[in-house]
Amino acid sequence: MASQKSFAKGSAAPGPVAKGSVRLYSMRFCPFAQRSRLILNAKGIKHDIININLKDKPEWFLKRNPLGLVPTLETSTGEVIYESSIVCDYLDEVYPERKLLPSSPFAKAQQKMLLEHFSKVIPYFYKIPAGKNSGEDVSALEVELKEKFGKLNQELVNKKTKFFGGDSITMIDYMMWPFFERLDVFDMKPCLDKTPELRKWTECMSEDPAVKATRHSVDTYKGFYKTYQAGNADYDYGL
Ligand SMILES: N[C@@H](CCC(=O)N[C@@H](CS)C(=O)NCC(=O)O)C(=O)O
Repeated sequence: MASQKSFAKGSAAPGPVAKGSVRLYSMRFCPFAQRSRLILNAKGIKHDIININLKDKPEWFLKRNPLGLVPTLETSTGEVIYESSIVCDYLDEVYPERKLLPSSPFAKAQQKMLLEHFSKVIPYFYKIPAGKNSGEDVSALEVELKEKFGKLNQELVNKKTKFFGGDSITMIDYMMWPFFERLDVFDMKPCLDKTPELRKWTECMSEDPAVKATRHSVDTYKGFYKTYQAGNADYDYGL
């Protein structure tokens, strides 16, 4: 297996993407990149991963994605795609095995709308840990987050399904999951106390093979986030 160590400025560019494979530029602890890793795993897509040092990005990476963000996908014909939800939709469209987006335009639109709502929840997964780390009172933020979780919980109650797109995992579940995976790391699990369906969803998600294949242990996450919060992120933490 190729090294998972991150590539930094000055490093030699990796060779071309092998035919029949795709390449993901990633960072081991990035929740957005994890979305793409989940889809690659769930669909069994042949791929390689190049981890990027996000504090000191290689010039050849910035040439591929001028925004300098992971995830970035590259195909064997040199197509480059970035932005996690665009990468994931692209993979679902190109690789027909185990379709993750619904075929009905309305059901697909519903997933996109839910994702749009969820994008307004994501900042809480950053603000609360950062506030706790600097000793601030985050109780008001936690109240707001619980309210948002209440809405997601109601979605599951209304649908009467285990997952957000039905009784099996679909795209929307994988798009939301990486952020929930980190609740334990920041001692935020109690935010799920009043939302039993949502909590059950997190339990069901934890059993999924793609989730198991892409996750780190809580201790590894804690170790990485300690370096991140100290302003000295160690992207190779635990290797
Ligand atoms: N909207 C982007 C967000 C991706 C993102 O923020 N990735 C972070 C790592 S978790 C990144 O690449 N940061 C590098 C930087 O901001 O320079 C997506 O969904 O792909």
